[in-house]
Amino acid sequence: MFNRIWELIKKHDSIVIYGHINPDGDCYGSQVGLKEVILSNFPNKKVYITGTGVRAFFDIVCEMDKVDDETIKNSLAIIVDGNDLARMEDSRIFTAKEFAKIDHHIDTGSFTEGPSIVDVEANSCCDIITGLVMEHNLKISKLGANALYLGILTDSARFQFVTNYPQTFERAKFLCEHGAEPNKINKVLSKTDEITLAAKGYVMSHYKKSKAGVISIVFDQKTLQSLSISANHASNLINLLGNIEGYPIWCSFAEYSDGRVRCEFRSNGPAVQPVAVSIGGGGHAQASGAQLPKLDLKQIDEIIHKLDQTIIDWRK
Ligand SMILES: [Mn+2]
Repeated sequence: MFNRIWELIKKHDSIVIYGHINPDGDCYGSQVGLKEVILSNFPNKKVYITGTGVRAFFDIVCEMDKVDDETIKNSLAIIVDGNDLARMEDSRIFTAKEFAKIDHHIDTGSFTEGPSIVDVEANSCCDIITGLVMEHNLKISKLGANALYLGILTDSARFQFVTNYPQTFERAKFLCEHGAEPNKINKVLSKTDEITLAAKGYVMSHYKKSKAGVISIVFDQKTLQSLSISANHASNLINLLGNIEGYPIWCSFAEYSDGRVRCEFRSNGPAVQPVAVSIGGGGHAQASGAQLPKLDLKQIDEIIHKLDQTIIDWRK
């Protein structure tokens, strides 16, 4: 499948790389990393990354590109770190010329527009891209190595969730040898502020517990405003509620200012992905997300009930 994607890259002079809604370090790192890989091997091509990226890393990695509609239409679209066109943050992707995908989420079969590389065993999309660079002796810049390292680090929660340690460490080593700067990346990742500290305090004193073992928290707009944080910021605090003994699933629901609700599901046992899929979301077996059209506490209760049932079945 790599050859089919590489042929498409060779064929197109202009390429746009897309990341998912609510971009994270792996999505952003994959976009920057793949762009750098393509440019290092084909210096005359035009390669763009679209979406908001992860602002905290703009200083030490790079900023996103501004891409006009005409360029989008005349380019190859490459999806990284996401299932399909509908999951992409820049919805103009639907107008692109041709498509390819590199991803590590559970394949729902919803991408039918072109060749794809999907490795659900990989702990990050950046891990896959690094493997391709090594396997096919592709060139990579320092910037590309740094971006790919960022994605491996963040999606593995700093090397906690790794399926193949020797392989991932080989890849991380390769990136370090090509200029990745773990110290700098770690420093940015570890940075916090008093607003986040107060939000963490709120999370730790306001979570709810279900009968079977689901820990949950709901952030409505009023709460988010009183904490001075966004729905995305709140959602990123979900792991504070993880790994509490007797509670194998933890989840959060955060209301955006336009009324939609971001849902995050995590587990250290039963798969939460089927529940995410049942409400239109997706992701990994033990880390999934979804979006609800509005904050409906009754619906949230139903979702938690489904998660409870998941735990009951898993314990059998
Ligand atoms: Mn990822």
